[in-house]
Amino acid sequence: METLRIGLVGTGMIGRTHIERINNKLSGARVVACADINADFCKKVAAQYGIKAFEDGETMIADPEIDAVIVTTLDQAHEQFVTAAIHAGKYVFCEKPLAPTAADCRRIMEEEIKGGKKLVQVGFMRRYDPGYRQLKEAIDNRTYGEPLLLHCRHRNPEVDGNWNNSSAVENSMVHEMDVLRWLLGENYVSAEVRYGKTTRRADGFHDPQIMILTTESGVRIDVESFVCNGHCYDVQCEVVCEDAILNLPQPANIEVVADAVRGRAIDRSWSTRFVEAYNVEFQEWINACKEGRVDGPTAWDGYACQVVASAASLARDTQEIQKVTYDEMPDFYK
Ligand code: ISE
Repeated sequence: METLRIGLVGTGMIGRTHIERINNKLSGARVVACADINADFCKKVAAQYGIKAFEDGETMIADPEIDAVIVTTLDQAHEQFVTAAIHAGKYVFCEKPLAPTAADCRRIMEEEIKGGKKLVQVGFMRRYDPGYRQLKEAIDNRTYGEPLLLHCRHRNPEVDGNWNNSSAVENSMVHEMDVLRWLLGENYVSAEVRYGKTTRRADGFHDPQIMILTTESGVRIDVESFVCNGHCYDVQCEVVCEDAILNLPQPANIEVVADAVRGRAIDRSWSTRFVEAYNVEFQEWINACKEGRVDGPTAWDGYACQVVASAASLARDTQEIQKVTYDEMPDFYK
């Protein structure tokens, strides 16, 4: 296959950045069509990129001119389009979360298993960040002994009007749930979420929130989510190992001298902080599709994340520690 022909469903902001990166930066693929529930907007996006607009996502997915699918719709529509791609036997990349609940993810896995071929990849881009990859290598090799504790920070400058008290767990800290499980190579056994003193900037929800996860081997993880800090996007991960402290490398941004301060600039948004991760993620996905395999986060990883997210949500609502219990992993995903 010369060029992988991709159909993208969901032309919101993240969908458009993926069209941009695939068609203008990466190699081996082209987004050739898009679909969106808002047909007029979809036509505008299609005209902007010189691609075909479909009124209906499922028709686009079934079209023989489409080799692979990207799903960047609202979370509630993920299952519908991922399932359509599975039924069409096409590779499908779905932005996180795979679907809003573990039960939805389970249904997706059942369809994929029925089809007999791994086709689904979930968009957990942090696994492709060069810094997290360096941390993983050191942890996998036990270069500095066993990891014991992780202290993580996930800070956003502001959030949109749809944000509510559940969003910190379900929309933001899901990234930590996935990337830390991958980093440590083990599942979680319990989740807890506590509130800090709330900032004046938070309108109707608790911010910051602190999540505490414990893994099967007893590693304790604390994650601060502070989504309206008012000034920067800041993701940190400190891994306390037996013989050393490891810190997530930060992007090499410019040094700025201003207002009598000399310091290194940091990002204001996740889209710039993780731009390299997104590029690597999509280039690897394109290469893998063309070689006929899925080598990124699978539907099982999408499910595993939603299991923890629902335990953490319950922990937040009850302000009590909750157990995390997974189904047995189907052989298909082993
Ligand atoms: C957003 O949806 C993301 O995925 C970002 O990576 C995260 O930092 C942000 O908090 C979420 O709202």
